[in-house]
Amino acid sequence: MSRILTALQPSGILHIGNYFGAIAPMVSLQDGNENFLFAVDYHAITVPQDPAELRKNLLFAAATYLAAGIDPEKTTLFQQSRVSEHTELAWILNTIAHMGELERMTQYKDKAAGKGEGVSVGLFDYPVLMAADILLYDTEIVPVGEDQKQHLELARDLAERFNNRFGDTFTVPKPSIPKQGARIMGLDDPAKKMSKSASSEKNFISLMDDEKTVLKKIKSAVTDSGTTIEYTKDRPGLANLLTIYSLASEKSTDAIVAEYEGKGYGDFKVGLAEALSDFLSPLQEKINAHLDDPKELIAILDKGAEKAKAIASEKMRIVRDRIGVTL
Ligand code: AQP
Repeated sequence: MSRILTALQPSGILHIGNYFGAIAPMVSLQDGNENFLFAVDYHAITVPQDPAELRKNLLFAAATYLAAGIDPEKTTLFQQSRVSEHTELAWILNTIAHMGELERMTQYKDKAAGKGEGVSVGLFDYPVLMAADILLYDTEIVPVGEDQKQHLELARDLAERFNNRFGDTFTVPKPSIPKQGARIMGLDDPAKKMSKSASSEKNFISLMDDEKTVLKKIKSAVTDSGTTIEYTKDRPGLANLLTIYSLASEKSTDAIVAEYEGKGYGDFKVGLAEALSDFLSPLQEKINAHLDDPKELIAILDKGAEKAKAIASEKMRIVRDRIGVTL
């Protein structure tokens, strides 16, 4: 049995990259392990959030995890801000994290680009809070998409640095990155990952997109001037669409390529859009059913926060003692 933990920002409606990169792997690891899954609302506010939207997105996140197959009896499901030990540990880790290592973080560089001096300190410090999220629970395995690998390396470095300085305190976590779906690329730009905060809605397929929207977005997805359907790294737009097709339909890319032999992009895109809608509509039904009962969602999150708090507060007692602030 291992301790597994992952978290997602409630910064908007989740997209298929979040689903295939983090949620589905978490669901597949759920049985036989000790699991934690939470909505990182204090990470989300590192870029401006509308409070009413944030509240809605938190409930949406919980509904999505449950709809995807997270069982609150097997996974502690909660909201980060309800366990204040996350921010407390982040402060302590801040004192051993180095400016240089945070400045090297590509997510920070991407998100800060163009913001000049107006970029928030929170955005800069994001990876330290993420390290606290993970280390607080002695996490062994963190299912994440490829983009979070660098942040996870920082969490490992901070755990080792703390342990070396103050004695063995934290488990050093390992990432679990799926073989397929670890980096779903933007539909409008296959050189960049699919992202909730992308400037164009054509970048992503949201988990709540209806059939018409899915077809429209897939039809406008960037491909290339080729005419055949084949999986090759030289055709990144098509390779990305084939990966999405494979994940949504649970068919191998080889089988899909064989299915479209002699056919062109038109047929392929219609088939992909259908496969995506077939995958999304039952999920959407389940999400909506959970959203119809917000009291139940809140009760699940309350119970999860209580369980998480019990573990986190015990860990912080040890941490405070180790650093010498307990009298
Ligand atoms: N394109 C992606 N492909 C595969 N996995 C992805 N993840 C994100 N994008 C992709 C994984 O989803 C989990 C949650 O991500 P997050 O919400 O914490 O933030 P993020 O990584 O910054 O994701 P977004 O969608 O791009 O959000 P915004 O735009 O709000 O920053 C992580 O495990 C991540 O790897």
